[in-house]
Amino acid sequence: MSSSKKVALITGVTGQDGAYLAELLLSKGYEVHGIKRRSSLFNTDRVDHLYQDPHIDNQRFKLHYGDLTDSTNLIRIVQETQPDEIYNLGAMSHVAVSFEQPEYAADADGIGTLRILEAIRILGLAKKTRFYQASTSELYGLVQEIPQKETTPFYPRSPYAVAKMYAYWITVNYREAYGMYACNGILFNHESPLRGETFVTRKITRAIARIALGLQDCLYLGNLSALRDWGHAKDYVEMQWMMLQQDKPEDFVIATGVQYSVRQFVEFAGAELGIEIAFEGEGEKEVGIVKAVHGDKAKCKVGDVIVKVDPRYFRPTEVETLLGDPTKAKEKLGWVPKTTLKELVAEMVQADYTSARRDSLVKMAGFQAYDYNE
Ligand code: NDP
Ligand code: GDR
Repeated sequence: MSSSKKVALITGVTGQDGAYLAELLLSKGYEVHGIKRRSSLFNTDRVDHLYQDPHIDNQRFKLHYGDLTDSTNLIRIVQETQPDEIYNLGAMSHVAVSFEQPEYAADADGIGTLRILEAIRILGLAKKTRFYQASTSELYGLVQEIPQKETTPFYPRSPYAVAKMYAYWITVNYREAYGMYACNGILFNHESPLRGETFVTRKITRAIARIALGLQDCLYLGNLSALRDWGHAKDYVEMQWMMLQQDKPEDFVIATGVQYSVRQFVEFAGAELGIEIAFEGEGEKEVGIVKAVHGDKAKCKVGDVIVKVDPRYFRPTEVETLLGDPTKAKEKLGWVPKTTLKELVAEMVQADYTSARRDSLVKMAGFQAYDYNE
């Protein structure tokens, strides 16, 4: 690989943000190294379009096996790649799952961050390598101030958020102790068609598309009243890069400054396919009913109950409301959120509708696995 280009190392390159960030850095001429986990199945779907044959000259995108829970391999990869910039996006990133795997979340999300910072330090790269930590609005948890900004006190509400709080402070500490260029992006929720299917936005857009095509009857959700400040992941990774291009390292909140409920997100997603959904009832008995169907995209009928509450999706401690104040990022990074929530919903629903249509056509054509053997 060439040595004249800027070199970036991304942990979590196979995730939503990692894929968009790798694409962005490659478009800027970077040599990009990504850490992927060993898996029994291929897990590189989101970055397959960036794959470059390792046998060609000037390969600018390379994946390395690794894991944030293994410092030996992190040290080796940092030593081999000598990165100018490291983006630590890797994490067990699902808040609800972190209640099931609290120790793993602490190890990967908390101590994993320390492992990379230590790799930079012990390899003598503290003055060369800039470090970005994927911090999160979940740090605010039980909110102490509305809207939340860089100075708002933290009150984490999940093992995930507590682990991320350690990662936040160890990043600040290495900046202060060793003069490292290390900073935290405190990013509020950001979504896209690449979002994992079990986060609420993608779960909704995928289900609404499948309900519209008759592939699924009902969508089961948890807390419909949760309020979030949702932006587009593509816009947010640009800010991750911007944070490492400043004269001095600082922490920034990235958010849209607008908040909606999960319930409203469902309504917008339905509207995108012509399904008017009204919510009735309260608490665990609340349901979403089809009130009208416009156009010809949706097969469901007026009166169909297509959303129900399943308490299994309630969290032991919930983050009810998040709303960011991105004033600092606007002033210092020139941050302007480019995508509105309705545009984001439209993009996600249309992408999921396209893949649901493929499933629907396969089903209508009577395809079954054993056809292969005939
Ligand atoms: P994803 O869940 O889509 O991606 C997480 C990535 O981390 C995946 O590549 C995953 O690998 C990898 N990973 C998980 N565990 C490990 C581990 N032990 N070692 C190495 N890699 C690991 O998350 P997003 O892209 O949405 O988020 C990126 C980062 O930003 C995360 O740290 C998240 O916590 C944080 N964040 C996200 C926000 C959002 O709204 N999206 C908001 C604020 C912060 P695999 O593909 O194999 O699972
Ligand atoms: P969050 O995202 O916890 O904010 O973390 P998620 O989409 O999982 O939940 C958002 C809100 O929706 C409520 N909710 C449901 N959530 C899920 N996943 N599934 C459901 O069925 C459901 N029903 C209601 C949740 O209770 C919650 O209030 C995301 C992750 O990307 C983190 O890594 C990141 O740090 C934060 O965003 C900012």
